[in-house]
Amino acid sequence: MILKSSFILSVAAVASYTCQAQSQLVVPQIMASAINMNGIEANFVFSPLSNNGGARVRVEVKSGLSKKFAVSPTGGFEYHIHVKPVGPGNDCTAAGGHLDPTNVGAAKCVAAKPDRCQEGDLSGKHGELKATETGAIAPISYNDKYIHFSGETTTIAGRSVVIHNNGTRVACGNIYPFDQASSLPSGSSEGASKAGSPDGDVRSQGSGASGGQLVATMAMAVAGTFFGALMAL
Ligand SMILES: *[C@@H]1O[C@H](CO)[C@@H](O)[C@H](O)[C@H]1NC(C)=O
Ligand SMILES: [Cu+2]
Repeated sequence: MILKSSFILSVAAVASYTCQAQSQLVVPQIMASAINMNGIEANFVFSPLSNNGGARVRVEVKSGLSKKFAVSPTGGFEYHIHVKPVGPGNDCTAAGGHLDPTNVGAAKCVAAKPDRCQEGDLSGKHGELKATETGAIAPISYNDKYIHFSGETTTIAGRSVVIHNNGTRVACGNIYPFDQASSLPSGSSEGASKAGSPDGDVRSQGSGASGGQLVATMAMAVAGTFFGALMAL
C-alpha cells in the first residue's frame, strides 16, 4: 500500500511540473487585423516587443481615408482596439467599447501621458490617422508598451480594430494571429450599411451594390499585402 500511494504521488508531481513548463513556453504571437470595407483598406500588425511586453504596431492604409471623407475638425480618423469581434456582415457596432482593462475611460488620454490612456485607444496615444488627398496613408510604425498579447481581460487577441470618422464607426476588422491572417474574412459590401450610426458619411464613400465586385477584387490584394507587411516590419 505504501508503495502504491507514493507512486501516485510522484505521477501527480510530474503532471503539475509539466503543466507549469508548458505555460512558460507560450510565445506571444504576432497579431493582425485587415480592414476592407466602405472603400477603406487598412492593415494593422501587432508584433510583440522583445522585452517587458508591449508591441510594435504597424499601420498601413491603402485607401479610403481621404480629406474629402474626413469630417472631424482635426482632419483625422480615430482608431481603437475594441473589446469584441466584429459582428456578422461586418457590423462594427457589435465590437462594443474600447479595450480598457484598467477602466481609465476615454477622457484623460493625451499622447504625452499614454499611461492614462485606455489600452485600446491607439489614436489617443499615437495620433489620429491623418487624412490625405488620395485616401492612402504611408505606413506608420510605433511602439506601444501597454498592448498585451495575453491575459483574459488585457489581450488584444480575439478583439477588433475600429476606424472612426468624427466618432462614427466607418470600418472594422477582427484581430487574428498573423499566421491566420491570409484567411481573414475581408470586408464585404454587406457591411456598408451597418458601419455605424449615423451612416451618412459611409454612403458618400460609394458603398452599396456597385461596390460588391470591387470588394471581392480587393480581398485578394489584402491577403497579398499581409505578407509584404511582415517582411517590412
Ligand atoms: C463631429 O462630431 C461633433 C461631436 O459629436 C459634432 O458636434 C459635429 O457635428 C460632427 N461634425 C460633423 C461634420 O459631422
Ligand atoms: Cu473605436
